[in-house]
Amino acid sequence: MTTSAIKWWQKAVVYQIYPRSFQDSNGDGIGDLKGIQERLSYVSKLGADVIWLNPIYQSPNKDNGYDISDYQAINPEFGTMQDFDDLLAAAHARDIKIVMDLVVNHSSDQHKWFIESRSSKDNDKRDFYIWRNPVDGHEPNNWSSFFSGSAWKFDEKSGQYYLHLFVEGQPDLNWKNDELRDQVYQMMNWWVDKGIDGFRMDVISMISKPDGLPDAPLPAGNTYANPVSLTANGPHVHEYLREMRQKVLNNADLMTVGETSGVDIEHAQKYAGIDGSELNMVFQFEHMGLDDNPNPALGKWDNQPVSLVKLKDNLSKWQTELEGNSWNSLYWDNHDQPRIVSRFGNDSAEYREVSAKMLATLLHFMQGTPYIFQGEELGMTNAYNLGWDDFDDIEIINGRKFIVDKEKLVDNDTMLDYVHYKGRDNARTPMQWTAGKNAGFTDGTPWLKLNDNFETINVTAALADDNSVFYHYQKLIQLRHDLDLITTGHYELIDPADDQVYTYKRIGDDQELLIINNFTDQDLERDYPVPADAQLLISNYQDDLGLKLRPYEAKAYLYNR
Ligand code: TEU
Ligand code: CA
Repeated sequence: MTTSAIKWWQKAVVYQIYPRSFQDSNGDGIGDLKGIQERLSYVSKLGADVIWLNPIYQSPNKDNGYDISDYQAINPEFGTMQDFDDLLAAAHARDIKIVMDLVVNHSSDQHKWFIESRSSKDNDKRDFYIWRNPVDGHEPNNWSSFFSGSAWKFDEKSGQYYLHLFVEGQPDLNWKNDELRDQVYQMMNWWVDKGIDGFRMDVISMISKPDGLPDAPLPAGNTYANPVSLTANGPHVHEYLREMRQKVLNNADLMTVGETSGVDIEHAQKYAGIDGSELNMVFQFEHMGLDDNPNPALGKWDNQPVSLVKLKDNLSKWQTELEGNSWNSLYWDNHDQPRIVSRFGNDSAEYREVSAKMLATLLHFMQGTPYIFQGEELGMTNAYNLGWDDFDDIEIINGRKFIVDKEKLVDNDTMLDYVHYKGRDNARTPMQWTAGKNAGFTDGTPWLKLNDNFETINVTAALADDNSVFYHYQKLIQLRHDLDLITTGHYELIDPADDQVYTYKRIGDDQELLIINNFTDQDLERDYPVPADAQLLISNYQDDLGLKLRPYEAKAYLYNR
């Protein structure tokens, strides 16, 4: 890849904001748009180019804003449309772009389309959703919802079931319907006309369902089957995205990222092809599934550490296979994942900061567009102080009902361990700004309990410490902006079978980078050839002992070829 061909979003770093948990401005315990605007200087200081906002639209909050009842209205909890316009203008004044979440695999069951669709079988919006007759008095197929139980909900009034791949309040839209697609594009263009800078597209890989909605393979002993192998990358998905590109995305210089659960390399190359026919990049999930439970009925619920060799193998596959034909996004954390330092790092007092920096270094020298989830840049950890009465996330609540109460697959305490390791609320606890009341997030009662470590881990402390995780992220962002090789270089993994150190190169015409990451709490030694005049660009220790690596040591060298 040549420097002159670099697009702005290929050199950008994205900061993801979960509005509900970022900054409350009016004391109701819920983060809001004015709160985000107050904190823009913090995002500027970090150096991020783009903010991705999780959904801020009108919603009954069955799945925290991912169930949208009006795509063109702001959830009053977050403020008004004027607040949004002000935020967008304030961000642009700082040269920060704003990417919106687009949730059109499903709507809320309170959306006017669904209210009409449900009203009768011959309503003209009936076909905006996926309705089927019962089969032998049962659900039309064996699909499970991604949030437990059947993916079908029976509607007494019309005697039919509707499909909801997520919760009941999130009926799936029927993308086969031309008028539905047209309405979605109109809505998107309305946001583009407002001047937003792009879209993050929620489960966009699932918008085209397989013809005939066949059963999914049912693991022995399970009641319902995870349908992802059938619902992801369906028969018309690329056709729909090409149409969307023509009708919306080409109307401005946007950044687009598809959240593509179930994506493989072959489909990613189409979704994110550099020919520009669909999207700019995708979020793939494979590296987030390496520590899934071996029992499919338990899915993500487990507490086992990831294998470094598998992680290397997987990330390297994505680096290699997408190079030159499509574009990666790079992430560890988001609002659906636990905190990375607690998952792949070490969140003990001794190693939290150094391992958080190691993970950052590992990711931020790869090819792709990096995403940082709020608090990741502080090394925020999982929230072990939250108990069953504190959780808000529907995935956790339904998961416990199904796995513990109904199917009795594990007991309550084991499930709690799993939730403390993998649950989504780990990411959703309020942002930790200060050591003071409610970490400076709110004057009121926070909607979700704070992580009780905010007195030590917070923005004020991070900004006052030259060696903080924050400044390490700031430097990584700066390096990406300054050094095109991080964007363009060819990726090469060193020692794939080394299960302690993750080392790779980024190779350019004249220069190369060597990135070394000790994944263990051990002192180790390696013998990579490093030229004597190699320049140390960044490290998470104060001094450099060359290839004698201390616990979680991470560093990057730059040298001429
Ligand atoms: O997530 C889609 C998705 O694939 C989830 O099943 C994800 O894997 C899971 O949350 C991980 O535990 C998106 C949103 O990011 C998520 O917040 C929403 O709940 C979901 O879609 C439905 O809109
Ligand atoms: Ca508020």
